[in-house]
Amino acid sequence: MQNNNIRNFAIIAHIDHGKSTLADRLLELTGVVKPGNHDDQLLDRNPISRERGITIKLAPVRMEFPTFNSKLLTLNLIDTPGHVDFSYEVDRTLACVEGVVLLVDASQGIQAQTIANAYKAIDKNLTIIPVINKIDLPNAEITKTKKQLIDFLGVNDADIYEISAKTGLGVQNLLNAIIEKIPAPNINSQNTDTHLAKSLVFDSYYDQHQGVIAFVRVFVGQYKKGMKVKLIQTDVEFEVNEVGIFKPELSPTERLDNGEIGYIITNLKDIHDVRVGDTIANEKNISASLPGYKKVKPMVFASMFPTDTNDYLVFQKALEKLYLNDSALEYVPIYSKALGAGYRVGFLGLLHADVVRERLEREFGLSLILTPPQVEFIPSVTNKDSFEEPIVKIMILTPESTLGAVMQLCENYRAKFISMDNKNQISITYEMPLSEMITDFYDRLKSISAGYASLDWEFLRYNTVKASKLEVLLNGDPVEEFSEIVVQERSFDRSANLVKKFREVIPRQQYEVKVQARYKGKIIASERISPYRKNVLVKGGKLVGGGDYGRKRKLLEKQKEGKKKMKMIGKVEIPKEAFMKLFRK
Ligand SMILES: Nc1nc2c(ncn2[C@@H]2O[C@H](COP(=O)(O)OP(=O)(O)OP(=O)(O)O)[C@@H](O)[C@H]2O)c(=O)[nH]1
Ligand SMILES: [Mg+2]
Repeated sequence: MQNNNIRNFAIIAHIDHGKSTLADRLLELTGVVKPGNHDDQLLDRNPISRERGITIKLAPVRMEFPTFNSKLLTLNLIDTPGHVDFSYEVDRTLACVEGVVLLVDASQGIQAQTIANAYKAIDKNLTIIPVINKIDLPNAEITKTKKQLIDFLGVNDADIYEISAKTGLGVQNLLNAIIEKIPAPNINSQNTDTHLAKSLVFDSYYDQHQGVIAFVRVFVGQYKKGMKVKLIQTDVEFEVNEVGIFKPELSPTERLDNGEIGYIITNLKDIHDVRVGDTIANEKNISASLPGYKKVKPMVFASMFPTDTNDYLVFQKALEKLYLNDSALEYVPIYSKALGAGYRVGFLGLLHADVVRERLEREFGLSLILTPPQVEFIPSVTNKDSFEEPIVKIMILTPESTLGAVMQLCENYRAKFISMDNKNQISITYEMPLSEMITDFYDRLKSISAGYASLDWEFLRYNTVKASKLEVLLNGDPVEEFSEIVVQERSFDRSANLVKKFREVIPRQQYEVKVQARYKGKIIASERISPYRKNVLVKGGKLVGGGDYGRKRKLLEKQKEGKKKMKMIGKVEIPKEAFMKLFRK
């Protein structure tokens, strides 16, 4: 049996291909909002999302839609973020729906996340409706994009919809297809037993008044206020405080039934108890977790310090607050002699790091200093010069004309070739150390391909690599803020680069400053910052010693002596501005 009145679907695509704009049109067509009466991409409600025009959080919404035979249909749409940092969210979203709309921008064609996200849908056996968007653009290449989709998905010409999410052209037709082609949730007598309950958490957030609110898809039974349930993975019990649906704002309902998408107010105080991918079940169901759960782990790390050390407590509070709402964030306190107290923070990727920084600065009025992002090197247990470093699998779509340059670029970033697929676009896969990918790799990729190449990545495994700690010494003293684990292959480049940067930003002192890089106990790069030369031969504006050569030499020698002493005892003060410059790329 099927609950014929429900369609659950997600919109997936590469970043910027128009998902949130299509959601706007669908919400208008189904009467949830009035045209011209709302912001563009209305599901992107976070201010940073709005300003940057990117979705950083998935958004579910329910549309009720009267069909021709006056039956009321319920459409549950989930708009997903296109950026690769949030790919686990997309993965879990796809576990909650029966079908997807796969959008492709007609001026861009298939790009990396088109493929990555489509594979996720294919893996889950979802119905895929391929759609070419932005057909209104003068540089739309509809025929070419259609051919790409036919080759990639093995579909027919007639299966592909052409729309403009901006003007609304073709969207009604697409809506009809969503209703016709996407199957209703499968509901059988077993999973409608009202004594049972099982649902998948695909998102959650913390509300100051109501505690953690879980976004769920119900797979078995039903949920009601007062039910006692449990989160299987985190082993946390709670009583359901409210259930409801997304309109898109939370709207309470009596029940949440099998096949439905909605929310459960848990009253729990810690978002880390309600993880994406976990299963909420009642007692009879707690043995069987829904598949696909994975605890998301931060992949890149940066140290953060308030520019004004007096802001430390504000900073701490701010991080705590964000942590309450971001289950992917991790942080531990650290201390720097120069920058004071701060935190080492873990993020999903570079966009996540950037968004967190911006939220901290904007929502809490902070100014922050951030070290360049690093990856986690795990010391090997057997060999002190070995570490385990994270390796990612990258997939690049590139036009043929820049293939050679792209492959050369990958080789330069310690990547190993895995495979190439050459249909009507070229996709290449490599394994690459994450530490390389988070440098300027992406910028370089974009620039050598004139913006056309696109990149997707996922964590693969840890590899053992020869690596060691690289330290920067100023007159012999290590500057802890710049100590990092560096693989042997990169130690010379990195050292030369670092000492050069130091030489550029550290102001001259009264004495000579030696900048050195130490790796495995050896100095492998060094620069000197010469002192400002005080003219000891001038005193009170008058030349001392006149023409007396012997006296002149004595004075200069004395100065040299003094400098030598200072150099040895001299501690180098690094001004904060210098740190900020050093941390910038
Ligand atoms: N000309 C034209 N522009 C469109 C169309 N659809 C979307 N856009 C524009 O494309 C840009 C990206 O649209 P979004 O809807 O934010 O794209 P998205 O896929 O949700 O982006 P992410 O969520 O960040 O991955 C916006 O500037 C839209 O106005 C279309 O059909 N025609
Ligand atoms: Mg969007």
